[in-house]
Amino acid sequence: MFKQEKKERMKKIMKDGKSLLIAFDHSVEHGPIAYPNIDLNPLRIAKIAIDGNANGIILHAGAARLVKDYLPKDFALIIKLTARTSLVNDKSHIQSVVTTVDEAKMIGADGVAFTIYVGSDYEYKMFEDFAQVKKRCLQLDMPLIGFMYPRSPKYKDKYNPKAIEYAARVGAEIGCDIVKTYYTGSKETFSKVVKNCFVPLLVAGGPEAKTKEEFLKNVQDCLEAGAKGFALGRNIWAREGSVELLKQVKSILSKY
Ligand code: FBP
Repeated sequence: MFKQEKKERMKKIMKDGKSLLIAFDHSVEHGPIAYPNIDLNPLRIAKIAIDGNANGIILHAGAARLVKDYLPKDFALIIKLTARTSLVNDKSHIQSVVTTVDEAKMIGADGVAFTIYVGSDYEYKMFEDFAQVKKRCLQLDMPLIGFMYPRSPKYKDKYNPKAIEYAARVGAEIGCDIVKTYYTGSKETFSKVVKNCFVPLLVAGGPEAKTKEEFLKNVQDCLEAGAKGFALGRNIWAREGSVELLKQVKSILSKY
């Protein structure tokens, strides 16, 4: 059972057991060069999240410090603890801890997020770091969200359903409170991912879908498969009409 403070934080992230978060760690992972025509001001993204009825936002510490005073009281701030840039060798699938749980708490985080590239050559290092972070999260009653992403030589495609199913299960097994992973691309395969992940599962938005309709269809399919919500990035803030689209996702989510 969670202690009271952690329960309150979990409730803020997972309202009625569901969650709609905006993910905005891309300026580190992909870099501004990946979004030349997009305004990457964290305040703009936070405003989209608030106006579009998301219940929280995921940011790195610097961006979190910038926006925290503008966030409504019941809006969850999740701070990403790990980072990797796209400037490294493509095969270096590792994220390093760049922010501590203590710092995240000082900033006012309601939760923290940690990426593990399951199957990578550096998996052991991310697992070791995860153990330290998890221990501190337990001491500080801080919800821990695992971004569980496959990067395995055995499954070359990071969206391989079997690899995603495995990665999500690992997140639940090693003690994440919430797991976030990629969509497999079909309701059938994603149902297996959900079934095998015994903690709430959130879905990443992934690269921009061709059309809004295709994106909303994926949203619906993920929910039918049993996902508890989303942590959406590019498919919201890199599109025209972000706020309206986010509201549409929220309205679909409220039906499940
Ligand atoms: P998207 O909705 O844009 O996919 O964002 C979710 C996310 O997990 C981000 O938090 C992260 O930067 C990105 O996906 C990582 O995607 P990838 O592993 O494909 O680089």
